[in-house]
Amino acid sequence: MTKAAQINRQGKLRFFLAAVSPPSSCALVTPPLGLLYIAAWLRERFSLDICVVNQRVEGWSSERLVKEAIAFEPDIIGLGCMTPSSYALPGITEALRVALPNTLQVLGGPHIAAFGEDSLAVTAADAAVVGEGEVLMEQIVRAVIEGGTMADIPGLIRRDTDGTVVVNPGMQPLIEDLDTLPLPAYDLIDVSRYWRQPAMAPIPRRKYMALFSSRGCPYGCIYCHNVFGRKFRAHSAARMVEEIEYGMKTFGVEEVEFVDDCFNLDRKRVLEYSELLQQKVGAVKTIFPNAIRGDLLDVETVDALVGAGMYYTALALESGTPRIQELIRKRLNIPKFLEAVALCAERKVFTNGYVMLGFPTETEAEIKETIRVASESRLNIASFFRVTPFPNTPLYKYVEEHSPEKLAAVSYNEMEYWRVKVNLSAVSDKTLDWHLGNANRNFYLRPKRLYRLLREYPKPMLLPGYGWMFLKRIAAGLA
Ligand code: B12
Ligand code: SF4
Repeated sequence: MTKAAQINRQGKLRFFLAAVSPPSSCALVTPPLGLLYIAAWLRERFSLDICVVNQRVEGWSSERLVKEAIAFEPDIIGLGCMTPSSYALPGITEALRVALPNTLQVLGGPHIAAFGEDSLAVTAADAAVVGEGEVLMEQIVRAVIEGGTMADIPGLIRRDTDGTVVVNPGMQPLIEDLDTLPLPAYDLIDVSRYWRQPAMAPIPRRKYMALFSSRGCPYGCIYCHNVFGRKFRAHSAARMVEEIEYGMKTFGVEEVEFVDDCFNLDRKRVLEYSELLQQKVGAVKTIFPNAIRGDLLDVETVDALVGAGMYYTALALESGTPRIQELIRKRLNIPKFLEAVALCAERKVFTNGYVMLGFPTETEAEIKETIRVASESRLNIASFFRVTPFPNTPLYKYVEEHSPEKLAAVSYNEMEYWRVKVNLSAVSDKTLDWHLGNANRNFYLRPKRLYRLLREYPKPMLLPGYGWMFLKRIAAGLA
């Protein structure tokens, strides 16, 4: 008998969706937008009982997550995961298989996009979805309800009847018009629980909701997984404002944060959105912990965003040298980036620079130049990351080809990524370690920067209590 045939079709199908994220020293968390988009898409099409949980917010061990899943008596279990948490997938899926032998288990999320079929092979799950999950998950649920086969679902990674992992031929087209996606099912989580947790931006206690207003990025940075492909697709300004209004009216949200890959790729959309938001709702406090490409900002877009409520943005420099920018294919225009930082500084927008040290072939002079560019800029704070290659990125392939021995130092098991001691650069391990520490000293130990930090930090009253955590985040490269 197939699994589909065993589903009790009398009642509603029960779907347990979890963000797998066991407790770790990285306590950061944001609402699980991927799961909320999938839940919203499915419930528009099927009559389902859906439960969405986030392991990190619950503070559950993996054993507890399994118990809660079992208690829900699901027909389908969906597990979303990032690579640092993926070590937990084999244990969780095996325990679920023993307790619920006939329940379909599907994996998804950035880890699957990075590791493809290998991610399924090491677990006891039945199928895995690479990239955008809504349509494939719809086809899986349809196959379950109608007793169809998953062998016909294009691009699905699945376990065959003999247990071997196969990838179905073909590919699912991406969703062209993002406005056809229903609003993420925020009602399935208690968003206020996220307000008390440390989030991506080092600004605590915000009554916020997160938005991912566009998918796909045309840039080709070699260290990136590009979960949503190279083609940029975006929600309209009207839809973004609708989502914000919904959050404010329904949950008492007072702030928004955008975590897109490249929010400002379409300049016209940025201007339209900023104007419409002000017309319909007024300015709403807004932060961009991951969404703005610095060299695409100009006076008009910065003014528009500030008018709409922007008070914090992260800006990714990554490298301060044109040669490394070319090598990593980010191709950031460094002078324009610095101009954007200055525009933000003049308008009191608090800026956080993301910087990466240790790219392949990077010399000590280049590392120093990057630290100099960041330190002499008008950024308020900066996070200096060690370059870590993830499988199936062009960076990983580059290292595999040019210096495979360096990959021996990378372990993705129980990975606290800032502790991985990989060194892809041309300098010794000791030199890279020294510069990673020195970068923080060089950047922060400047009277003007410290003065600006204290004066311009968005929640100065919280600094005394939050200061220690802030310092810990800086030390871990997580500010
Ligand atoms: C916000 C964010 C975070 C938040 C938490 C995210 C969360 N919601 O839990 C925080 C700050 C904690 C974080 C941390 C890290 N992050 Co982060 N983060 C993001 C960011 C910017 C947005 C995530 C998001 O909301 N996306 C929008 C939703 C709609 O997309 P989605 O979650 O991928 O979901 C879609 C599909 O993946 C799929 N899907 C997702 N889950 C499921 C489940 C099932 C069952 C199915 C079928 C499908 C499916 O369908 C969804 C809808 O189409 C992404 C960038 C990006 N492009 O997504 C990086 C990203 C996820 N992060 C990444 C990385 C590398 C990290 C860190 C390791 C370090 C770092 N340098 O940032 C740490 C991990 C720390 C740790 N130990 O856990 C990588 C992931 C790489 C990987 N292989 O896992 C990404 C993709 C960035 C990149 N381009 O490389 N991150
Ligand atoms: S700009 Fe961001 S999303 Fe785009 S390729 Fe580079 S790292 Fe990836």
